Amino acid sequence: MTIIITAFEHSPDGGKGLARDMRVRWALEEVGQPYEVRLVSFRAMKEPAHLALHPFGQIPTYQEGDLALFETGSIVFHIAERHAGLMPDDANARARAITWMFAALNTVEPPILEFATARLLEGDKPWNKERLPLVEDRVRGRLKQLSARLGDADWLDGAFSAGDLMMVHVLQRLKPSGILTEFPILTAYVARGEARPAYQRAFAAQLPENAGKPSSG
Ligand SMILES: N[C@@H](CCC(=O)N[C@@H](CS)C(=O)NCC(=O)O)C(=O)O
Repeated sequence: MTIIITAFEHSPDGGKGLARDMRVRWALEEVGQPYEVRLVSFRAMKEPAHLALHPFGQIPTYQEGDLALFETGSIVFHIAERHAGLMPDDANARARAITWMFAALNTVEPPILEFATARLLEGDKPWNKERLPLVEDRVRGRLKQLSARLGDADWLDGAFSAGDLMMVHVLQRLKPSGILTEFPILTAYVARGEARPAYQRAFAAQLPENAGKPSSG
């Protein structure tokens, strides 16, 4: 069954891999599943045909036969459940990998998104000067906790899992701000994720010149 995902026709990051289709591409590369990509414009994302796939008019979406999914957490979980490579076999270890997926999306990503919004979209607001340091400190607090937990381990819980995939991608959004470099353990963790061959293939595939081409899986 052909897997079709959606991605930005013109990604605002110009191919830095920060758009969330990267998580899905990376997961599919980790498990060796080929996929096709349908590129959508900002206008098309808000039109009925796309809204039928994604109620919030966003990317990515995932289609496989008559299954249509949105939300990267759900999509990556679906991929990880059906194919070997992103979840441990042991039931408790699986539950912990899933916990890390939720932690990435529910606990670590929200302050990072708030920070990115304050930095990139609210710079001209009169209150931004006072608010930005508060938001930045909230991010630092989370990074400190995550760094303490990771310690000298390579991955969050044993072998690389969907939890690491999500966490690495969530942390990457901090790179342009420079804040990640204050946390050498996390900087090295992100670099380990980026060094994985599956990540490299996914990254190459999302570059503007390749973004709509099918992958070989
Ligand atoms: N929670 C969603 C977030 C999806 C999301 O924010 N997608 C962005 C691209 S990375 C988007 O489509 N932004 C355009 C918009 O919201 O109009 C997920 O993880 O899939």
